[in-house]
Amino acid sequence: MNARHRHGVTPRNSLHGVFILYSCFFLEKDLYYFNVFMINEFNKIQQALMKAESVLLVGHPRPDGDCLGALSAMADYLISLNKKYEIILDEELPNDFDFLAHTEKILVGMKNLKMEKYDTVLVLDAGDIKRTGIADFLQDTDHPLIIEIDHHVTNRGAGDINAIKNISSTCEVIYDFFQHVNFKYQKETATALLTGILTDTGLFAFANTSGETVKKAAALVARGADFNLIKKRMFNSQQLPELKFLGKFLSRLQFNEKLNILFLVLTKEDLAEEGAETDILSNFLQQNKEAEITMVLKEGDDGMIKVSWRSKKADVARLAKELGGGGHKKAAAFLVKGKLVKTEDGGWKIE
Ligand SMILES: [Mn+2]
Repeated sequence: MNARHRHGVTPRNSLHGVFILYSCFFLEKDLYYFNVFMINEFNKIQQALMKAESVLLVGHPRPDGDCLGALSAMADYLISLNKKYEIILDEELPNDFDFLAHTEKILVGMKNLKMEKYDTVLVLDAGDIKRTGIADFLQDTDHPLIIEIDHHVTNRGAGDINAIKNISSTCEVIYDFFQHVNFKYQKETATALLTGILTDTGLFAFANTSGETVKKAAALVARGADFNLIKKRMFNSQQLPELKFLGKFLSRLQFNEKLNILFLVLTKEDLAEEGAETDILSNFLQQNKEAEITMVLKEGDDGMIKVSWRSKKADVARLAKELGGGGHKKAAAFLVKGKLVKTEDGGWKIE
């Protein structure tokens, strides 16, 4: 009788337990490996871009630092592979971003797009491919290969290859991709990636900032990313009319205690005022202590009202998605048809 039998069933049970524990560990590690690190997707993207001949890069309308940083960084990667590429945006890009490499070459306006020129399309930070303005072009051409890189949880991935990770920014996903493919980039690329991270985390102030995000940002600075330049261009660049707009509209804040929502309504007329820059407003409202959710309603010229939510903990992406919108767990938006009308008791309704 060996030692195992002498101890009866107990050792066998505990061995069994150890076995289960080990399998869980490996299984979990596997899942972790594939879902979090996206080895498969990153390999596919690398292979596709190596095969590509002519690549179109596209972002979303009202491009922000994450979208433009991602476009600039991926352009650098394509240059390193000796590929032809073009960047297109539906709208003019704000001047604040002209420090990013390759932004001067961006084509503006989808009406000039000749989709047949490209065999591969890289969609960055778009949340939903429909937002980019290229979806219409995809129906009446031989479908080029579509690659989506994004960080919006509500993005279900309409591309042929989708690298969508629920982390701070698209630039953070691209950072991981560059690590995976061992791309040795220069300081301009590091600045582009850091621009995306700093924009989408509000200088590490928003809840989407993880320890990993901060570590990656530090690594980018070590690679020569110009933190001070980004900070100056993006965060200390508020013009006087924008600050006055902020002051005027902050005084109109309303708080619904029952729903624990702090909200602000901006009509078409308000948004036509000088300095109307609503991102600053939304970011500013997040500093509030009381409300769980902040909501900004913006009336557009097209008969649609954009409702943007930011939350402290609540999952606003789920509800926004149900209402036809999308976004992140703690920052999401959707559109509703109608116009904003003031009620007699000082509130607002949508008609
Ligand atoms: Mn983003």
